[in-house]
Amino acid sequence: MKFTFLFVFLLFGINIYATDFKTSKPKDIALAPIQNNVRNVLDLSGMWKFKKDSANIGEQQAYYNGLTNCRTISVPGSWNAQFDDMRDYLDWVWYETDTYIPSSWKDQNIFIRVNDATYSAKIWINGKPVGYHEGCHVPFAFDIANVIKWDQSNKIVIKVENQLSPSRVPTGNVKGGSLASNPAANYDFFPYSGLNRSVVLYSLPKTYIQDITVKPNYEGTTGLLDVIVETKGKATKATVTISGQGKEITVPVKIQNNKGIAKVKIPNVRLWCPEDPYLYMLSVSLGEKSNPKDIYSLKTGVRTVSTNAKQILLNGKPVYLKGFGRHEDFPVLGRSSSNSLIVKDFELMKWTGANSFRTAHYPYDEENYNLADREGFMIIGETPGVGLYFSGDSAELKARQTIMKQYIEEMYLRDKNHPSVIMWCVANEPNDKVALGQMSASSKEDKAKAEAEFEKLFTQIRSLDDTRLIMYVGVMMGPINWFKLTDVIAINRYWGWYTSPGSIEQGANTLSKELDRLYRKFKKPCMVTEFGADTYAGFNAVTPEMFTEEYQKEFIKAYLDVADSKDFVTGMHVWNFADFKTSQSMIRFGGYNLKGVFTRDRRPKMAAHYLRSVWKGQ
Ligand code: BDP
Repeated sequence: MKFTFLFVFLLFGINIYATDFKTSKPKDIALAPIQNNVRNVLDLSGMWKFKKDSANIGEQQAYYNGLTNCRTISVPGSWNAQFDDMRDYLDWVWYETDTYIPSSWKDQNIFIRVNDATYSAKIWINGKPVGYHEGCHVPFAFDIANVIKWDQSNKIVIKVENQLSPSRVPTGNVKGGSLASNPAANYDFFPYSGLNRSVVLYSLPKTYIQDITVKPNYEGTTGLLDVIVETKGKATKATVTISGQGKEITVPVKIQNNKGIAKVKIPNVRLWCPEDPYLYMLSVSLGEKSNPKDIYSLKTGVRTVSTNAKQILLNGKPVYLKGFGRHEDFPVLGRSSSNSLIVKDFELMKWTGANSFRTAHYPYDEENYNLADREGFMIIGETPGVGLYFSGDSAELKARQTIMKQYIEEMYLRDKNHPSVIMWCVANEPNDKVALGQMSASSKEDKAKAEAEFEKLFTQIRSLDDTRLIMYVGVMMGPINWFKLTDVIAINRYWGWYTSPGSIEQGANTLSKELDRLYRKFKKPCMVTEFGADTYAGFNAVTPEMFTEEYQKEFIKAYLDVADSKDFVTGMHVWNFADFKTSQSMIRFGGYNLKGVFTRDRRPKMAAHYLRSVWKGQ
């Protein structure tokens, strides 16, 4: 009897929990909030209240009604970087801010958008549960109109934690690897936690444009754009306007079942490319153009991406990717956003002559993509799928697959209209072994199962996007056959660093032979997405020696020379643009990966000058 009661109670309790905290709908992040005549944005960046909850008692003690005995934190910001006493803390914390909402927003749809809460977040507004989201470096949004108070301040409380787990992506606390690190992340960058990006409130009209997808193409000199418009509420028509080159083209769209497509033709189209990153302004208005229910504008470019057997082609012409794998990482900021840092990094990349970068190992702050569109950088957009393995405990694998599918959808929805994004990278160094550093191979059956699971992610992204190349990045000694899934063979290689240490010549030889083997087998363009050597700035030697600036320069030179000797190599990305923070481990001096060609505070090492001489001829 007692047990039945307990069972019913638990069931009921779980039910309430599940329905009170909605999970976010990826479609709600498709269009970044903007300010115009009919839409509003209120940025909540600033000083928030903050409280640690190591015993996880906050919900029981109703912290969501308001935090007491708390400290102050900057949002955006990573708590591990702001508070020295919380550097390695990854458990529960609470954030709080208060804001008025303008009365002109009454009778509108009102949403909250959190641009990154690493790793999980639960939101309350005015003490009422709003929503729950899992996953890092991707935004999520919730409709909050029914919990808003007018003419008084609204209390926004967010609970966040970043516990490392084999059921999460990126993975953590995975048993079986040979290299221990603290915190126990199974990836080589620091698990910076919290509200790393801005939190905004925004209003949308009652009937609104929920999504716009631009699929660019051209034939001869005519640009051909498919513009897919998706709406919420009752609407039967919309207008798509493209402006650029002093001209305006307007195409009416019939909306049926909340969806419509405009086929736009642009005569004498000016194509987007790194040398001339021309952007058109695309504007969609819903309803009558003279009195629109909603308006959304974005900048986009017209370009195509494809491959032949040896090269990546942009607008049908071969393009060579010169650049870096980067990280969002800086002293004090941790992994949080700073527009100054984004501008600085772009300036330095331009200074080296780079034309591209990979968002290793997660989608970056959106301003990176806006700037890349304008500056003509080509981006390989990567999911947070790092440390991903497709074997071991099946419940954990299932959980990782679920979050990976969500990431792919969220990344695609957020970034799909950027001409700068030319490739999607499904995962960095996925493996069929349980953990990085674990050398024992899994059984044949396990390997086949792992491949089948990995393939599902490829199928998903291909079904979403047929306008970009799809790839993943292969690990040293990882499964070779998986390359049959990709458009471009991308490999991370450290021969001459992690193997044959101190011998650049041997390393370059191994690379050369391996590239030849890969090309013979797959006949696809190849690129090296990571290669580099840890380098302590100011550490020098007459004869290059590991960790000196000379060794890094010679290592990079040797790899670039190998690439130059092969016409099927389509790009070289140095690892890394700048030194970055990692967990502590035996191979990470001071808790840093020192493979940057710039220091963590952005001073050039010898290798940066060398790259500038090769890539820019200066
Ligand atoms: C690669 C990883 C990257 C690491 C790099 C390294 O993709 O995240 O930082 O190795 O060891 O395998 O420096």
